[in-house]
Amino acid sequence: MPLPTDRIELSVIDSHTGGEPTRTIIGGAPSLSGETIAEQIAELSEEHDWVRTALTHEPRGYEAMVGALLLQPENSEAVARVVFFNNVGYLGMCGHGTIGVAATLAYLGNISPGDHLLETIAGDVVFTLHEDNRVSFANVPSYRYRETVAIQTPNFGELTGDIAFGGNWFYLCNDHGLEISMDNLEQLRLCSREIRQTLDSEGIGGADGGVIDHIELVGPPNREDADAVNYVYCPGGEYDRSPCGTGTSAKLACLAASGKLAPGDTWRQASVTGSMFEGTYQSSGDKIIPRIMGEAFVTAETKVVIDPIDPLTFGFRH
Ligand code: PYC
Repeated sequence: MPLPTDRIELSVIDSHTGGEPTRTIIGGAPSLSGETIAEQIAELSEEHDWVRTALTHEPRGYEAMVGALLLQPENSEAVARVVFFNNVGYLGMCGHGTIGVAATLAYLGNISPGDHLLETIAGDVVFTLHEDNRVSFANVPSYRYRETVAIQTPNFGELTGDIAFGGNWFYLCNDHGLEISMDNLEQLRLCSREIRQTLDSEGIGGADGGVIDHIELVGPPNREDADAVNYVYCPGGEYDRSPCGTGTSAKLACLAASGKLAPGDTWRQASVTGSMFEGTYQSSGDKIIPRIMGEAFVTAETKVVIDPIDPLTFGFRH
């Protein structure tokens, strides 16, 4: 990957959505010649991947960091086009990131309460900025692909889970037997990692060969106003501090498929950190359109300095 030899400054706004960070680049990024979002992501990863690594890897970032690059939308009705990325690559859809980008655009004074269109690689997403600063968005069509898929893990025995799409591919497991709490993060990580490795080694994937790169362990609620708590293991090896927008969508798809939640009814999904998203859905043929609601807060407005004389300026992973 070519690296810049001149000093560069990126303007960045940090936010968190239920504890999960979103680092939104609002200026200074390399200009891209591609027209479609797919072409732009290819160009970013082949020629400017340092943008991703500098912002998500140490010393500026950490494994849970998700970046969002704002680009000029193709549709003049859209408020922005956005490319999401993390410590290992570029993301399909990102729910907490959508809420974070909405809060960032509101902080910048670029949007007022109401509906707004965002272009993403997964398709157009309409989000609503509410008067109380909360944000909801209608996610991409989501569905349960397979039910009760049994796997044999080396240390956690036989586990079963549903495979569902909510903008990313998820394996949702209820029978892991682990307490989903901040005191049990190491066991949750080990179990999720074994599930991920077992799915990969047994060639178990989503529809059309989609890689199941998110593992969602679900358990009884950790707060009175929630319906369930989850621990979502992300592709870069970290867990989502929020209840995960695409993960909550996958959960809604499973609930809908098993007749446990009716269209329009609310599901309150808590995260292992105790933050919460509310989800509802509408049926759309054999899929659902989830609507996820959460809130994000801006935490920093920063000028990121990329100085090629710094040997770690493009970030490092451990
Ligand atoms: O909220 O969809 C989400 C998400 C995916 C990865 C991290 N957060």
